[in-house]
Amino acid sequence: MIDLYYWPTPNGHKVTMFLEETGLPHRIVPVDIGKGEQFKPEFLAISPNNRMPAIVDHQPLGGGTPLSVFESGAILLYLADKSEQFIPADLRGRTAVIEWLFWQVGGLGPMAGQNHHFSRYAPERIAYATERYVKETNRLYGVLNKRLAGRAFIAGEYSIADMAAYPWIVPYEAQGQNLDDFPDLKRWFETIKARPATIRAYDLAPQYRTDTTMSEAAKKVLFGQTATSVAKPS
Ligand SMILES: N[C@@H](CCC(=O)N[C@@H](CS)C(=O)NCC(=O)O)C(=O)O
Repeated sequence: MIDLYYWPTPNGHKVTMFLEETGLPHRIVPVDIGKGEQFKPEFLAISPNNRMPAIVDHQPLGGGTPLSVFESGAILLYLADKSEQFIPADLRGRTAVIEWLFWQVGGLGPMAGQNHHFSRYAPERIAYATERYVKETNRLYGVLNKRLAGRAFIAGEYSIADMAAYPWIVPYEAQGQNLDDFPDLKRWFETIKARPATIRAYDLAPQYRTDTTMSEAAKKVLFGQTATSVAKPS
């Protein structure tokens, strides 16, 4: 049994997409990040960066005590290796998946995240910052579109690289992007969107979060963090 510490955001959806694809037995533990639940000492013990998703695997391969994993890329890799699904076994295939997984967690995710911040949440409009991240998101969409030319998926068969990238394309309109400018990316996006496991993963969201707008209280929790936030128990 795997505990998934989850909230319905792009990084959370990556892991529910994987779990819905594989049917690995799991239990969802909601972490309401707008209420500050990511600062609870018991959550910080498994996710020291106060971010979800995180998992605890109560039956790791080889036995032993429960194993916790934080960072969505590390979680996807761990689960893919454990289940031997959605990552190829051969060196070249596996390396390509890992390359694109790292590209997502180090590039597309953070840049699109800053795009969301300055386009939607910042208390004032800062043209330079907004433009910087809209353009960088646009460049990354271009990189992905080029990669997908002549390929059904990012690296061979449908893999954890696709599951990592897809949720960050879902809010493309809010990111100031037009999928018609990226035909191969659009085709890939529509294919993944139609997968039954993707539909089930996204259908989970409203069970946990009914209000998708961000309250002023949530903004205070999410956007004022300093080292002090993780130093003291909440
Ligand atoms: N690099 C991390 C990023 C995770 C992340 O940013 N999670 C956000 C929600 S999408 C979160 O938990 N935010 C809580 C906070 O900002 O305190 C990963 O890929 O898992």
